[in-house]
Amino acid sequence: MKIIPYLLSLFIATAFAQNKPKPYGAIPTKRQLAWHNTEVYGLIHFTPTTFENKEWGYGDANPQTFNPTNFDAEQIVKSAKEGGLKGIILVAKHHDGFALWPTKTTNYNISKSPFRNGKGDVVKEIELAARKHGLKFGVYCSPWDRNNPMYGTPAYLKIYQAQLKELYTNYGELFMSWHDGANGGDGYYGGAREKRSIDNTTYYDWNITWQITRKIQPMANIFSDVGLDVRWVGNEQGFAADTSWATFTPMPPAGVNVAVPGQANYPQSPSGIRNGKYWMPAECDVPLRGGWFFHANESPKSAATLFNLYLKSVGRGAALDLGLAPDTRGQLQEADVAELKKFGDIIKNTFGNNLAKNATIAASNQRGEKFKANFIIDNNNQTFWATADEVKTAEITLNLKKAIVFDVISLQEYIPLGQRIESFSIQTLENGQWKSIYTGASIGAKRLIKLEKPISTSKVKIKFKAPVCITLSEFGIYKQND
Ligand code: FUL
Repeated sequence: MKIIPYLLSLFIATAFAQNKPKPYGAIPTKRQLAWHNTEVYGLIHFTPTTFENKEWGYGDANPQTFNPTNFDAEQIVKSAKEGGLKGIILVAKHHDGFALWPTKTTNYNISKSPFRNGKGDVVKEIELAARKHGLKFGVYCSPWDRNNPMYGTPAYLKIYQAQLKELYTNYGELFMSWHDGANGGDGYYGGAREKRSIDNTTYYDWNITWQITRKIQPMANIFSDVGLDVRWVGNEQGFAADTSWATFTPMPPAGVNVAVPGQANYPQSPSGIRNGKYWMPAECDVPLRGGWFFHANESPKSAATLFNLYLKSVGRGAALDLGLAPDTRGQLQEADVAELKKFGDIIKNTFGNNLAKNATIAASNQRGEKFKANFIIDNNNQTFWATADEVKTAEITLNLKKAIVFDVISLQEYIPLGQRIESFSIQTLENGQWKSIYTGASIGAKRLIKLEKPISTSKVKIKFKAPVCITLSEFGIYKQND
């Protein structure tokens, strides 16, 4: 046996393993890491409710109501792509209960509509368009169903789970399974037209229901108001708190070992919880227009507003989930398309060029060659700067070599090893003096800082503090470019 080479490789492997910092606290799963990379995605609401000009369908709309004059999945998906969106979630069934795919679970579905002569499948069309244009695909299937006569009885749960199974089985790999928390109340319920109250902490048996998700779609991030993979940020206005931790500890009801929708510590949702038990980053959802469904009297948010929301969601370690509302043609309106495009252009033009990319970097501490400070400007979030185990405060100084004008700063931690940094401060050199321009707490997947006005400097210094050694994967300075 070639014992020497074997021992040598063992030694090298051990040395490398020791060299990498130990993870700190809760860490993201593979599926959550993929979700973090998605950053901005869209949520499409388009059901009979669109044609009724409502936000919540009662569940009594005739299936004939769903009759778009010119549905065009590619128009919707391409517009989203122009806006820089990297994924699409389709509301496959909203609270009105109308299924946009030819489900076997209820007659209240697209096959009973005039769309494609009863042979249509909007879920499939959006899925194929998304895949064709390189966007990820996910589904939202509302647990509340105002049409189903069985709603409120145990039989409905079986129907709901069967709907999820169909969606999980026939539409390829899903990046999200989105579950809203609104449920129970008045509805059509097969003609009963009454109020049905359920206990939303127990009725849906989420522990079991989400096992179905895990089994069939292991890469689907489960969103609900309390998690599991992604938490609701606590508002539908599209922003997280200035300090927003990716970790969270939802409060489960007594006797249940995971928190369920309807039982949430909402006051802490925008900011997360430092050293929370789970990695559970926030999703910031907000409609592009006023409501989630299309209403002719509303208009889209401007690209400038969207960029501001981007800074306050993606730029706070969360994701931006932008509601897209096709009109009764089955397309996004021209004004929506235009603002999306402008928004996408601002992101591309601003972040396309890291003005720090040619800087020389000095670090007060460096964990050897494999974790050198230069990795923070290599445009690769898989490499990172790290300090030695015992070094919990450190600073890096970037020499930009000439005066550079910028107004956006970007920081990214190497999150596979957890959210480590608890505070940071940024200084720039002005007239030979270091001047503090920003202090903050959380970084996580990404922290974007928009300065009130542009700064011109040739040197930037950042100080970090953590309870363990520090990691940073990327750093950038940019000039916002509309
Ligand atoms: C909420 C729903 O009640 C709204 O209608 C919309 O679908 C929004 C995205 O989620 O919970």
